[in-house]
Amino acid sequence: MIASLPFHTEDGEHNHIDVKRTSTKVTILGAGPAGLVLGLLLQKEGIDCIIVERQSRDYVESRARAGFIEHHIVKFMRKNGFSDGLDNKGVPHTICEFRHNGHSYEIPYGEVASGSHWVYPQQFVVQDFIQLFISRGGQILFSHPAVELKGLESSRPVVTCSSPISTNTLLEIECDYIAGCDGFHGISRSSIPQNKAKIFSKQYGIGWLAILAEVPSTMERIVYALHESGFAGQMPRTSEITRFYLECPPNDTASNWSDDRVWEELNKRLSIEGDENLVRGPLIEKRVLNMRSVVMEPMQFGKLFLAGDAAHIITPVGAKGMNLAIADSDALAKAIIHYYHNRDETLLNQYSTMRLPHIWKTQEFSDWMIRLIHNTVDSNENKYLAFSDRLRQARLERLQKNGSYATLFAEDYVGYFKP
Ligand code: RFL
Repeated sequence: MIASLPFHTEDGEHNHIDVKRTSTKVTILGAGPAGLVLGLLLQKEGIDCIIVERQSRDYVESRARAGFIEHHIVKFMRKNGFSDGLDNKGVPHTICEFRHNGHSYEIPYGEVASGSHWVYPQQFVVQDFIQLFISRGGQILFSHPAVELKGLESSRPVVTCSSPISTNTLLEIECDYIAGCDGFHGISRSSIPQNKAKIFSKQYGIGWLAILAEVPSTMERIVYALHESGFAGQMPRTSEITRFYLECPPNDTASNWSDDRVWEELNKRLSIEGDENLVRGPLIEKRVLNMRSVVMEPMQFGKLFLAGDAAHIITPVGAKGMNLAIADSDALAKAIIHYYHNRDETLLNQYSTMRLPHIWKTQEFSDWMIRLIHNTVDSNENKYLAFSDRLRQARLERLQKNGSYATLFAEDYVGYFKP
């Protein structure tokens, strides 16, 4: 809580703005998976940090997004004592299914890669992490958007946040390091001068209508349906909620999709012979996602280090975004802890170069997956579509045989990150 911080209040000269000041070792922007994992790891080592979050606690705790957690991330969570909720309510998955031209291809990736995914919705992960961080004495300033980062190349940078108490009050946090874990729309990335970093990006020209439905999954696994009308996916979340996806034009809008149209299209694209129609239920979210990927290099500037979606976004095709965010924060925490234990910035200076190979390998996998499950990535010429559809079939047949192709897929799918 603000009141518990050791502030000095001053009357600012401009427009009577009150500036409250405090200081810490590490200021973390964003209480998403990246910021919370970093906070928890620093807290464990007794390193002072404050998390500032633009939204309210209710808002971040109810934001439904990811659901698939990689095998190694689960091991990481267990090793660090963050996994109680996941161990109680998460569900392991070891098989996924592709559907194409009426055929079903079951891929037992868990057996092939000796690992499993866990289904545990992101909002539960965030709730668990917030609860743990606060119960151990950690400070999260909700509804405090960071509005400016100053002195990034100095020894004591400053984060300025606006305050929920009054529009005339600002909070300045002076610190040693700033962790930009504020997602794709935060201010960290844009605070890095343009000539100090490169942005690599790819637009796939594809949209997904992302749907959350209040229905149990009829299929107890991820199903990717490669249909002539476009991709459709079913991703289990909880016993009451299922996520579905429908390929659509990237500039489509959710208002074009009535509930009836959604269910009809899902039934058409997902079902194969012998399937019953999907059980219908209320659609609690419909939004169009534009399939795109972005990576910033390097992921650091001066005393600012980016982690998670602030540094890179990846299409949701391979269910990797939250996993990458947690892996970044693990590496960043190790580098910061190393600094405070040894007064040595070597690992901090290597943070980007250590993380980028994993991020690019994951982007490569996502790019491969996107080409497998969509027929429109490279061309929409009919002749090409027919040819590339046969290529998709050949890929699925290779995946189903337990050779090196299937092993490579399984290892990529379950995840690279080894904490
Ligand atoms: P987040 O989760 O966006 O959190 C960033 C936080 O920063 C706050 N913020 C600020 N705070 C202070 N000051 C400011 N100026 C701020 N600006 C922003 C925001 O309010 C927010 O709370 O980023 P983080 O921590 O890097 O985590 C990334 C993941 O959330 C993201 O990659 C995943 O959700 C992606 N994703 C999936 N990832 C998976 O690993 N597996 C999946 O199955 C999966 N499915 C998905 C997904 C993303 C989706 N959407 C909506 C894009 C499914 C969907 C539909």
